Amino acid sequence: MRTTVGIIGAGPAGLLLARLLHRAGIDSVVLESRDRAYVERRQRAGILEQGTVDVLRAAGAGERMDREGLRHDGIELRFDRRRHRVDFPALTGGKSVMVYAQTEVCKDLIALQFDEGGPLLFETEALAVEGAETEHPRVRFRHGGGDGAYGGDGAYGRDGAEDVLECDYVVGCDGFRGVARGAVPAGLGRTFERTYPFAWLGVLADVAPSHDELVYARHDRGFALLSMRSPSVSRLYLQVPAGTDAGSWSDEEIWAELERRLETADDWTLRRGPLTQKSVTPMRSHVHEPMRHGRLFLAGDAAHIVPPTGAKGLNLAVGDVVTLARALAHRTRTGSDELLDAYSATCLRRVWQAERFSYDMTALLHRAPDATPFDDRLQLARLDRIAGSRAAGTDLAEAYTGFPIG
Ligand code: RFL
Ligand code: PHB
Repeated sequence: MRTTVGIIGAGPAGLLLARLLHRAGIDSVVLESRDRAYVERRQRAGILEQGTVDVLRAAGAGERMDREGLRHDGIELRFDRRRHRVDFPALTGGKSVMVYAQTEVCKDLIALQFDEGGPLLFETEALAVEGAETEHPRVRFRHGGGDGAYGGDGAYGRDGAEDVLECDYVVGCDGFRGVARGAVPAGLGRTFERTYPFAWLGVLADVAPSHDELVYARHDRGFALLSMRSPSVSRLYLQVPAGTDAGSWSDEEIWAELERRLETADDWTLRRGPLTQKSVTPMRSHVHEPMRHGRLFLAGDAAHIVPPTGAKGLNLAVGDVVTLARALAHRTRTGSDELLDAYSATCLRRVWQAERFSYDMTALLHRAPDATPFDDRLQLARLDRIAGSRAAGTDLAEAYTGFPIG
């Protein structure tokens, strides 16, 4: 098998990259280790920055998002039983965000890829990237089992057999636990990392959201977040100790804890409903530099992870692949490597802004196990400052609605 761009991973990064390259007339093959249903159901991010919304629209992938997505003009910060709304358009000159789940973004991009794009091979695991330093890097992979929902002409797939995809470029969009990052020799890359002593217990509930915007709550018992997936489905999170088993929390315990942490001095109440999913997400900050080795490029979670407090993970992945697609198109049109050579540095500037913001939001709202009363007072003072100062509110609103791509 041969292609111009071999893409490992069909998460948001790999799927959008394939779409953008297709629109630029550049062929690609996407290899995805899991099956289609798994990718389409994996519950993750929920917030699209304005820039991400614009990119999806321009890529012809915005139709359902514009119909079903919910535009949000602010978030609520809750602390000391008080409520403070951060008004995005007022503070940023008109910007907002969109609530449209990652599962839906992936479904839309997969459907487009099958209708119009190149091969997308599910249940096909990349085993290694070879020859990244050469003109012709390769991906060694194993064909999947099952009936595999294959794109292109359907001519791929001998179950269990190993094969090689010959490429001009390889892009690792294979997430934090993928294989692509491992192809960068240890001495050439550098990793910056932080783990946190807490995690998020996330649930999906079949009940209308209890507020029309997201609520980020700081409480002495820990952080809580009220989010949503649709007008009838709520997404809720609780800070829990790292390593917590989701099964150790009963539904009743989860609702009671959410009520405590989200409680206000006014008559706001939390609506309860049946929980349909429960899982624990670890919290981590991680950046791999550079995001390139020879003709291998890393994009999205394969290169960087942020704690979810800033809602930045998916949006960073989108920024990376937009930058990379532009650079590959420039190379195809002009023969110049200039933008490809700038890829890593261009992305890393934005990545570190998101790392900084995600870290600050995490520190602002979570209770560390060793937090002292002094730390508690500082958190409340920071929140008071955001509530009381237009400059501080603007700083948060600008970062939350997104930094420019490129
Ligand atoms: P993804 O979405 O992880 O996709 C990577 C894809 O690569 C496949 N893969 C391979 N395919 C072939 N061969 C191999 N050897 C492969 N190894 C892996 C995987 O099956 C997968 O389909 O990365 P991408 O595209 O970079 O997208 C990034 C976003 O998914 C991510 O930043 C966010 O979802 C992060 N994140 C969250 N962000 C938020 O803003 N809000 C959230 O609530 C939120 N929840 C989450 C999250 C990430 C999680 N992870 C990574 C464990 C919850 C979880 C559980
Ligand atoms: C979500 O809806 O899953 C979500 C929203 C905002 C975040 C993190 C997750 O900061």
